[in-house]
Amino acid sequence: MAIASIPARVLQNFNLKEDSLVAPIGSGHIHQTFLISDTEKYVLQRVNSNVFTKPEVIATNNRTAANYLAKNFPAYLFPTTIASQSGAELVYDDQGFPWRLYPLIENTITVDFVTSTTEAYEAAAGFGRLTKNLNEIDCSLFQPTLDRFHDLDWRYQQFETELAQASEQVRKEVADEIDQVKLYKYLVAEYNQLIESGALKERITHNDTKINNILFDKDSPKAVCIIDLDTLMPGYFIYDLGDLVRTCVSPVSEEEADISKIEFRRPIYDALLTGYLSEMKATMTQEELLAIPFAGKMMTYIMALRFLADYLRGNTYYHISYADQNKVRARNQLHLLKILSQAI
Ligand code: GN1
Ligand code: MG
Repeated sequence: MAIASIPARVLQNFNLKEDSLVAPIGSGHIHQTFLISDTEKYVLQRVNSNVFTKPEVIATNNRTAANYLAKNFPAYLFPTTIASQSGAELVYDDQGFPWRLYPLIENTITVDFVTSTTEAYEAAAGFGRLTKNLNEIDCSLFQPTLDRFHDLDWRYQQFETELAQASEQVRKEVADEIDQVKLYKYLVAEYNQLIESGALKERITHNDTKINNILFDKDSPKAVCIIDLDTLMPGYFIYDLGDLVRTCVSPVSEEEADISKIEFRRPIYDALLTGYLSEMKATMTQEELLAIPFAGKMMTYIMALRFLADYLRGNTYYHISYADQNKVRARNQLHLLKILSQAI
């Protein structure tokens, strides 16, 4: 995207030169993110406030976590925004979109595919460390930034609503995926049972632990820092471990159209569990440990439901670059779910 798309007043408010070098960065589906090379390097992001309708809640949650971590774990690197001239964390443009600025964390890279067990271990330990460091914080200090974000029961209902409202034509286009999604409805009952029984402790979780939301050292597979903290809020460990499993066990990503390339790599799965537990085990209950095999299946299912629901509603939520992309993603996730269900 050209520099013209960053409003001048946003740059001015953040004390950035209007002729700074700007390049799009990252592969997120929701926001627009730019690398700015001024005297220093920054990451400037336009928050998608159609999705995140309460951006101030994100800012408050992050500040709460940052203050707590700075006090209790001063060596822990947690990304925090740079305030604008007027001391604000968010600068609004004329269209009402909030923008925020971060320092670039140098000498780091993101990866879209896990290629080694070390990388899997490191990523999982990295996300585990965040929740572990926040283990003693009062969860009631945090508000949900997106209501019922990983509530599987609600996501299933949303899918049913979209299905009921979709045209006959659209329903036909994804008839196979609809049938498959229904086959796994038993996971919703398992989820409800798990939540209602109180087996899982409420924790501060990241809730978007896909592999490209962690920065690795550019020269070694060391996890340096967790990014994309929009959904840092109360949740359950299955959400974080589950999304790691979903995005790491297969050698191809959720975007892969050729489902024959999707695989369950057991050594990677084992490394994820070992990495996550290396940080988290001491804080986890016996009941939580028993729920581990459910995590990956649940999060893969929720993404299949969400991609399919978005296709049915006409692709209004996830950014797409070709017409069938959400259908491809849903098919991909359903295939991964099938494989996971056989393996774990
Ligand atoms: C979205 O923005 P991004 O790409 O980090 C989504 C996640 C999904 C993910 C699937 C707020 O995350 O829940 O797992 O796409 N985030 C939101 O790629 O909906
Ligand atoms: Mg995100």
